[in-house]
Amino acid sequence: MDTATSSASTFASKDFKSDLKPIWCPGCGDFGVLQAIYRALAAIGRPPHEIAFISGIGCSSRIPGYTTAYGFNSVHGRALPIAQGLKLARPELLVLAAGGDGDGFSIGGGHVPHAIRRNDDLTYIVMDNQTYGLTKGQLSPTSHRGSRTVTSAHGSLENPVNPLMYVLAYGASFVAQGTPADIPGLTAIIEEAIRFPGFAFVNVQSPCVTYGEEDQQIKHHKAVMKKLESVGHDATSRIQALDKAQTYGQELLTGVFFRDPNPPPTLGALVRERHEALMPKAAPRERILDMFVQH
Ligand SMILES: Cc1ncc(C[n+]2csc(CCOP(=O)(O)OP(=O)(O)O)c2C)c(N)n1
Ligand code: SF4
Repeated sequence: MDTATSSASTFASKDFKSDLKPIWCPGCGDFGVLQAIYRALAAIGRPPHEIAFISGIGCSSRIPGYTTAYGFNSVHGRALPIAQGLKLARPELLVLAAGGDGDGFSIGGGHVPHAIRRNDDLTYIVMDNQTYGLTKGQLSPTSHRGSRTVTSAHGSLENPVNPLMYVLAYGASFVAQGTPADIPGLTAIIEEAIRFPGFAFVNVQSPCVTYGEEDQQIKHHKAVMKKLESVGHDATSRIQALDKAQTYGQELLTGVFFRDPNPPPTLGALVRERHEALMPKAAPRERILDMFVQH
């Protein structure tokens, strides 16, 4: 975070839980993601009014409403542009963005590279359930080849997007993956992503119990998940991260794939630097309008 932090954490998970009752299907993976977010925010220790949570549209994009942070359940695929604008205008806020795999890698896929190259201090959490949950189970960009859905009755002929490779290839400085099958692990990842100074991406394999397949469910995750730290992964190497990310869709690796040991400056820091350099030459605020008015 490049923003000021409050004093030592005096917050508990319950302080981030809103009065709105989630309307997700019983057993939806997003419940676990929400728990991990509450816990991570409690550990971070900033009060809810200093946090803004922006989402797109989808089952997963309902998540800001279930927290006591400021929330904006915006437009399908547009969480990142809104989050970037907000962070630029109000750099002191802790800004989180969230949504589904459809929201982030289909309609919103074109925004991801730009958020990465601008490197604003944002945390982007994608609940990757390999389906369009809200609109009743259509093929999504991360659905595997052969997926049978209402829009691919004979099995999908398309290869899935690999979100981990996608963001690593565009230069993201913090890339991690978790699952609600391991809430303590997911909490630690989200907390670290929030603390990371710059754009941080967390892919969460969040099962859709209604339209998802059996091997995408919590029970299966528990059986197959492997922590990156247990396989000798070096998270300071982008090459190693890319190599491990290739297993997306075949293995369930969790933890931090890449954490840049020398994070580049955030957009906010560069803007402030430019601002300070140019301020001495700037026209007084009260004269700016006159400069644009034709006399
Ligand atoms: C511009 C626009 N196009 C399409 C839709 C319809 N729509 C709403 S949510 C959604 C996809 C939801 O899938 P995902 O983003 O993966 O989230 P999930 O519901 O699975 O959490 C679609 C296609 C929309 N609301 N707005
Ligand atoms: S449809 Fe799927 S993603 Fe949506 S609430 Fe139900 S289980 Fe969750």
